[in-house]
Amino acid sequence: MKSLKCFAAAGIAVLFAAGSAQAAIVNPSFETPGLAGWSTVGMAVAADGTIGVSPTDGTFQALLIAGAGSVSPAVIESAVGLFPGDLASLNSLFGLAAPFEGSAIYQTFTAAAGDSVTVDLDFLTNELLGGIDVAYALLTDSGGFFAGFASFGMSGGAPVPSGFTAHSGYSTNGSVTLAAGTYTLSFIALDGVDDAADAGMLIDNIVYTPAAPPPPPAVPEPGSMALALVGLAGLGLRRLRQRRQPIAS
Ligand SMILES: [Ca+2]
Ligand SMILES: [Ca+2]
Repeated sequence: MKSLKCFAAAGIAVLFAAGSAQAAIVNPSFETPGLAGWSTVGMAVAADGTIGVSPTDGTFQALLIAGAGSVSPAVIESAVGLFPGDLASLNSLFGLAAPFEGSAIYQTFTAAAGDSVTVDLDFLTNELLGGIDVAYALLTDSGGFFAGFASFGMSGGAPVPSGFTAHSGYSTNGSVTLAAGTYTLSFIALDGVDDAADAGMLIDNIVYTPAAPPPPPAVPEPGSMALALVGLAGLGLRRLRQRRQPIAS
C-alpha cells in the first residue's frame, strides 16, 4: 500500500487528501442507464427510490451488494488498482477482520492539480452487531492507494433500503484535492468474515470540481482608473449642487 494519508481512525473515516485527462467522471450521478462509464465486478445495478432510499441527485443511484454474485477481495484489488492484501490492510485500520467477498464499481480519469471530488454514500448491511462489513470509496493512482473514505456505521434511520436491515444513511464525503495524474475512483462493498449477512452500499451525486483558475493580478487597469476619476468628478458636482440649493424658508 502506497500511503494512508487522510485516513482517520474513526468509525466514519475522513476521506481523501492531496492529484486533469478524462478530465471528469463519466455518469457521475448514475442517470445514464446501465451504469454507463463504470466498470463492475460482482453485483452492481442502478436503482431508483423504490428500494426505500431516494437518490441524492436525480432519479437513479448505484447499488452494490456483497452477497450472491460477489467476487473475492483479490479480484477487486486487481480491478481497482490496489495491491494484493490492501483491502485486508485497510480493514485492519478500523479493527475489522479481513474481508470475505465483495462487489465494486470503478472508473479511471485524469486530474489536473487542484481538482477535487466529493461522493454521496450510504453503507448497507444485514449484520446485527455491526463492525464486520464495510464500504469504501477509494482513489488509487499508479502507486496504489491514494486516499479514501470508509463507512461501517449503522446510524441511518428509516426507511431502510429493501433487502437490508440497517444502513448509515446518505452523507457527502470528501472533499479530496488531487495532484495532477491519473486515478481510479472505486466504490467497494465488502462482506467481512463470511457471507452470512449481506453488505452493500448506495452511491450517488459524485461532484467533480476542476481547480479554480488563479486570481488576476491586483494591478489597477486604465478603465478602473478612469472610473475613479469620473467618480471624483461626480463628487465635486454634487458638492457644487448642494451649495447652490436654495434654502427653504
Ligand atoms: Ca443520481
Ligand atoms: Ca456480512
